[in-house]
Amino acid sequence: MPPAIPTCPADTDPDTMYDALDDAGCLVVAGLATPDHVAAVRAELADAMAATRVADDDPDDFYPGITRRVVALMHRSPTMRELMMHPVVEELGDRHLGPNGGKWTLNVTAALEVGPGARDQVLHREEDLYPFFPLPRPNLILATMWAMSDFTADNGGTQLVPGSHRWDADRRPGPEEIVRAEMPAGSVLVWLGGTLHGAGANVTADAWRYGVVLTYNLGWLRQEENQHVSMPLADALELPEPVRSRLGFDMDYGDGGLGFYDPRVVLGSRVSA
Ligand SMILES: O=C(O)CCC(=O)C(=O)O
Repeated sequence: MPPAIPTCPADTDPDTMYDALDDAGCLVVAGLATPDHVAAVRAELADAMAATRVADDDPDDFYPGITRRVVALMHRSPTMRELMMHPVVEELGDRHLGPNGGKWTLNVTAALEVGPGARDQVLHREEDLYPFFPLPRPNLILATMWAMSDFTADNGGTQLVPGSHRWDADRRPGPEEIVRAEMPAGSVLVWLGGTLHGAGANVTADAWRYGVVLTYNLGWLRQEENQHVSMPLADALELPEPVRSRLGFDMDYGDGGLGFYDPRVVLGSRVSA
């Protein structure tokens, strides 16, 4: 049987989603974002995307050319803040990351456009950020890709190697083990941080693929994107507490007082003592 990315509708029960993701290391959940969500995200990010240069193609670069990448999305897109906390993602995060350290945080945000002529990105694991742990690692990262356009095998649909989250470091995938995520706009591709993946080549004449990556990591690990700088403190203080907490602005990640601060200093003039 050739490998496949399991796919399920948004109302699938959490146990089934958990098992499918645990088994394959990747999962597509269809219909999590509505057409209104997709239109709102695209509108909220339009200026930043338009102001971003299309990358040149350097074959040695980790990021393929003919792509555009915008980060700091929690600051730029209120709708992505809402989707960041989607109950399905919360459930999968609690189950896959929770057992390895309690709280977990938002790690990376990026809106990614892949243009016609872009090459395959080199396959990698999100958890390679943390090489201290030998492969296969405990779950350190959960990754999501929100489709803001249809994803196809031809237009840059994410390449994945199902099952590779359980592989040893020296095992390389054959071409027959690599599959490309195909999903309509509004779907979410979820994968574990140990699963080999990368942006797909875009071999279409004129179709740009548009996706938004949000990854989450254990709260006791350093976040790859510095959310405390990407979201100015004054704005963070206006966010609902669960959102601020997921960004890592509160204390007590893991056992003890990781991330402690003095609220009198943080809140400045709002606190007198
Ligand atoms: O764009 C994609 O499909 C995957 C992106 C990715 O893996 C990356 O930017 O590191």
